[in-house]
Amino acid sequence: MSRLLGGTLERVCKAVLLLCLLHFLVAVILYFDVYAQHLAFFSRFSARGPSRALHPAASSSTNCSRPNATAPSSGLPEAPSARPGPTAPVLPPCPDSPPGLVGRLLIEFTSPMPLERVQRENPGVLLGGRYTPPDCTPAQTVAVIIPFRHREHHLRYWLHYLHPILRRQRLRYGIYVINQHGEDTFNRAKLLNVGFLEALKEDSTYNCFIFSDVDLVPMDDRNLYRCGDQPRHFAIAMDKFGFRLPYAGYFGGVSGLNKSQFLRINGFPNEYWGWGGEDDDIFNRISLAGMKISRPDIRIGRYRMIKHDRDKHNEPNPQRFTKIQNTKLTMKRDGIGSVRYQVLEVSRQPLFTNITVDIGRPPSWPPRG
Ligand code: UDH
Ligand code: MN
Repeated sequence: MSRLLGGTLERVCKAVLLLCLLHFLVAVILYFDVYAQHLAFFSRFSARGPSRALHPAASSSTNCSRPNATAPSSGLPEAPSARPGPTAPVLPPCPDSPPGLVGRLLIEFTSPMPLERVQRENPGVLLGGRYTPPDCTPAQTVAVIIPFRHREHHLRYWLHYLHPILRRQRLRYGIYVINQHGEDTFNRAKLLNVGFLEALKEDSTYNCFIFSDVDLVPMDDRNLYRCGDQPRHFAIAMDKFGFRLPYAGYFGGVSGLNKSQFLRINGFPNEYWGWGGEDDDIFNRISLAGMKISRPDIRIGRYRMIKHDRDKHNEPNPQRFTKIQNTKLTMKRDGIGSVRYQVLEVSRQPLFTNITVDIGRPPSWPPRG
């Protein structure tokens, strides 16, 4: 009897011991499960930031985690690229030679060019004529500055041709039309100075400035609208000059300087009223500052100019021949450091920023010869 009792007691004890062991084992498993979840929770914050925790797929994968499955099933390695975090993804630098350039282009100015069409065909261009490539990070931010008055018809062609070209060139850019208010004598170089200052006021990251006449369209998109270590002349082979430079020191039409090059020559002259001479003065400034002009290949720097008559109030400046003899004397006092003007209106259009400006009038009126 006592042996029977002893045997039963022994079995009960063994069962209790087994139960205790089982309980201990379950406790250990649960402990590690919670610990692993904690680990996953914290590692999520440190690896991906809070936005990942809010992602429904992320939280569900955490909920069903098990000690041996937590780390791999949460997909730590692929998550950063698969899901956008709070900061924009880092894009690779834009290539030096952009892929997808066309080369020679067919440029004509016969078919009508409504602004609505240009707008429709350039959906990636933001208000004010701003564009940033979606797939790479450009080294420069380019402000394209256009001196302007009463040339709406030309501007429509310019925008139609240039936006797709600049986009293919993978540029981050903005277009600034500097519109001279009133009917006093036109002053191209002063408007360009205004464009430099006003573009920088809008975006201090501009570090390349391309100055372009409104009626000049490049015939080859390999003519890259960028700045280099020397001032650049782009429009070197215009149709109206038989696709040649009219003279060795020609710097007109389309040119580009980075910020420090522009400041080094005290910007452009403000005192050339009427047509001519200001581009030669700029050429002199560049030479006097010890810089050289860089130019594209003659087969690439080809341009078409929209045919036009001479504008009213932009008659040839008779003072230009004597003025360009004196650049050395005048460039220190006349330039970006002394430009006076008043902005009347800044209007951000879908394809460009229009800045209407009062730049005054020549000191003697009408200008004396
Ligand atoms: N510009 C205007 N409005 C004007 C004058 C000039 O917008 O009233 C701007 C425009 O960007 C133009 C640039 O200044 O492209 C240069 O002026 P321009 O085109 O008159 O200069 P270009 O050397 O003309 O082309 C010379 C006169 C051509 C007369 C030929 C007659 N057969
Ligand atoms: Mn012209």
